[in-house]
Amino acid sequence: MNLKNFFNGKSNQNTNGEQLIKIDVNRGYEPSEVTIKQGVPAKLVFHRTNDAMCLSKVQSQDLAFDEALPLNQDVEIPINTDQSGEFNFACGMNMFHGKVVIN
Ligand SMILES: [Cu+2]
Repeated sequence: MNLKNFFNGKSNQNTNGEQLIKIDVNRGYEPSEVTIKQGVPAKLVFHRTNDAMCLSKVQSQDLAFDEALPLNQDVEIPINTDQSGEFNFACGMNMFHGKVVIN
């Protein structure tokens, strides 16, 4: 994947037609709200640059994921886009929050 093709929070399609949405993890999530298109395969791509342990995990009950975020690495999390609506995610301690809108 070519990171130069990313614009934060905007969906970009890769060659497989997937939406890739990059979210920087530093002082929380940037952007903290992203929109993806329903019915098109999508992945959130988290990239953590802050060593605070608090942010080393991202989780979502709404979207059924719970992932470690190693420092300075892209972590891809596939999203089920059969559904639509607003879905929340948060850090491991539920202090920082973000939202995925599928429509
Ligand atoms: Cu936290």
